[in-house]
Amino acid sequence: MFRVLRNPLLFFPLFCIFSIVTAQKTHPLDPLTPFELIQVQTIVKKSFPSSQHNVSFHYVGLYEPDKSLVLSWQSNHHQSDENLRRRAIIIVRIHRKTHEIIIDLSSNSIVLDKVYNGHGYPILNFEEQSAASMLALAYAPFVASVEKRGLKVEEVVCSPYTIGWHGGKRANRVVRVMCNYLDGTINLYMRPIEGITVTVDLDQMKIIAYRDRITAPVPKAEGTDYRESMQKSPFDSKLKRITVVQPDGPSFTIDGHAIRWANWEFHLAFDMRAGPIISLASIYDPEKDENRSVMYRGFISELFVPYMDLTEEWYYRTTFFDAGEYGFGLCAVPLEPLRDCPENAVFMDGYFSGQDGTPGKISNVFCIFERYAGDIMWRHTETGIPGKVIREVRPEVNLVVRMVSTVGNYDYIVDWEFMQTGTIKVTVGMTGLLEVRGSIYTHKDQIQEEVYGTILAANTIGAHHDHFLVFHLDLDVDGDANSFIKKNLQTKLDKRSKRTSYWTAISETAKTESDARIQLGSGAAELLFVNPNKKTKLGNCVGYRLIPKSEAVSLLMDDDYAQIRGAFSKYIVWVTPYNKSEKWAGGLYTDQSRGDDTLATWSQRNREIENKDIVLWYTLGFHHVPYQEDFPIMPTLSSGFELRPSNFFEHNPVLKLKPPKQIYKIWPNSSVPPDQ
Ligand SMILES: *[C@@H]1O[C@H](CO)[C@@H](O)[C@H](O)[C@H]1NC(C)=O
Ligand SMILES: *[C@@H]1O[C@H](CO)[C@@H](O)[C@H](O)[C@H]1NC(C)=O
Ligand SMILES: *[C@@H]1O[C@H](CO)[C@@H](O)[C@H](O)[C@H]1NC(C)=O
Ligand SMILES: *[C@@H]1O[C@H](CO)[C@@H](O)[C@H](O)[C@H]1NC(C)=O
Ligand SMILES: [Cu+2]
Repeated sequence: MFRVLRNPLLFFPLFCIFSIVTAQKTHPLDPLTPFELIQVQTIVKKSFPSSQHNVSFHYVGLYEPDKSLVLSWQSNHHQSDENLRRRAIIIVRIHRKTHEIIIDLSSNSIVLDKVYNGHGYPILNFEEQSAASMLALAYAPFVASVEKRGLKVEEVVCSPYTIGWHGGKRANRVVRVMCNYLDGTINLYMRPIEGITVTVDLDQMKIIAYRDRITAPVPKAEGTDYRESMQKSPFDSKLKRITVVQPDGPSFTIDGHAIRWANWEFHLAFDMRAGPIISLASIYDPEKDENRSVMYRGFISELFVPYMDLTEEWYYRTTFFDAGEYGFGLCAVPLEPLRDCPENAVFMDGYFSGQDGTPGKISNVFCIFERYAGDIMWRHTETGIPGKVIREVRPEVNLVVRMVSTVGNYDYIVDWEFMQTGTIKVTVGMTGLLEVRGSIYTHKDQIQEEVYGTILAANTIGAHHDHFLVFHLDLDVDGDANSFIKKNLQTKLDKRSKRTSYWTAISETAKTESDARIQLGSGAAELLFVNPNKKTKLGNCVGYRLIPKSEAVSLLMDDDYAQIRGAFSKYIVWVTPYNKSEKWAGGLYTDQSRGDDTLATWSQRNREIENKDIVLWYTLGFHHVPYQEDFPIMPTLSSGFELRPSNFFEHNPVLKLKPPKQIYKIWPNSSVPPDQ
């Protein structure tokens, strides 16, 4: 969804560029630097001079080197390789056409310029979203509609909404602009101006259709503001001060984009479409004295947010794709020290390209910190031995990488958390503002018809909707040849026992893609990635398993156009053979897509996936029925998944870990020296 235009893009002074160049020690998966983004802009502008071409940038990112090259770079002690060229992939609109351009940065040349003629359009850039919104505000019929409602134009804020696809013929690149009202609040999303739809052609940047039918009053401003200063009778939580202290500094190191902490090593990059990308995550195994690979690449591939509201002004909003339409990375916001991240966090910036290719910076786009929340990694108290009590406890300290993306009204908090036990835990928290519809109703008892949601305040309906985040998880468990195993837990009967029933685990190895599409429903199963070529000393295949914390899948019909586009939401798990170009589960061109380039269509090829380099896709789903507590701002609702070693190690990998010295008592005052 729309977000308000970011601060003016940052321009890089020359000295800054030089320092970047000289300091650079590139990892093949490093994101493009500001210098490289300028290089991209210069090369594109040279090929398409502005005197003859209107070029509009929609995506610029690293064109990843082939996986085999990256892996051999890694195993050859980071020797530079002639074939490992820095390349960028750029998606631009030029004269109403979408171009995919690949630039070789070392030779300053365009190596591919392909016009894309298929369905769908690229990510919307901020500048055109803002321009489309401004058009509405200056449009006389719109102003008349606002005045007819007794509202003030200067208090109106508009946002563009992608239109999706509902079976119609091919449309130009258009958005529908819908508006909200301030006047006494900053919580514009709680004051929708219903009934007005302004259709804007983005390539021509002009209004091509206008419609107004008053359907409902604008909800009141009262009670919608969430700022502390605006609360009528704020109360104190009575909590005393709290902080995190690491007197010796953090235990991780960041070298460019490579992060090392405890037994983990991984690479962290920012991408304007995906947000954080974790690559080459490996864990040190002290028993083997080896860094063992776990995941080649992990990122959020798409977010599908269908609304269950079929009213005229709303039905097309069933099709938000927050990564492919709005850029999940592009919508990331700077994290605020001490509020968004704890005191011991360090920050990293991210870069993107604006409409004309000029680099922009998102300061503090990631924070990285060690989380100690007083939790227990493992423990036991042995009281069964006469005459003694044995207690062993290891506190849990994890490493977190965080990003927040504010896609219009919603805020998504993404945490990648690395645990010393070998588990990678991903948590997504949703907070921010619900998308509400204005309504004639002021009390539940008045409602006799389907309103597609919950009444949250007078004239305010919070519509039912889902959030489906699909993660691309290219696990390489101890090497890239892996198999996917589903261990079904099945009930068995046994008449010989007085117990009569038990359950057992029946393993099925997925041979082809169709075997690996999983809906759990009421069934129970273990979902494992194993390396069939590597076994523990006891003969079990080394593996990692997915522990999904949500099993929600889409409840829409398969032939609903929105569902065709977001078909990945039908299963919690998909497995595909690794293919460098299969990255975006909703298709590379998601705006107005028709579902012909999605995870579901790739998977239909039903390729072999046994003992191959394969990719796990996990759909993290939330069915969201709004409740009054979600108004006027929603407390964070979280879910996620874990990737947990499963016969990967010979035994508990933190058995021999000494209890950390660094957790010590500072209460009641922080002058107390560390406990030894
Ligand atoms: C570029 O766009 C502007 C505004 O839409 C237009 O006035 C101009 O003629 C265009 N230039 C070219 C070369 O098409
Ligand atoms: C494992 O990785 C660490 C961190 O990069 C490195 O210092 C160490 O030498 C590696 N160990 C082995 C056995 O490769
Ligand atoms: C990789 O994926 C693309 C898109 O699905 C497909 O066109 C191509 O044939 C695939 N390549 C291989 C080697 O399967
Ligand atoms: C902590 O120190 C402050 C200032 O030295 C003192 O006023 C306060 O009482 C102390 N708190 C506790 C809990 O001892
Ligand atoms: Cu929601």
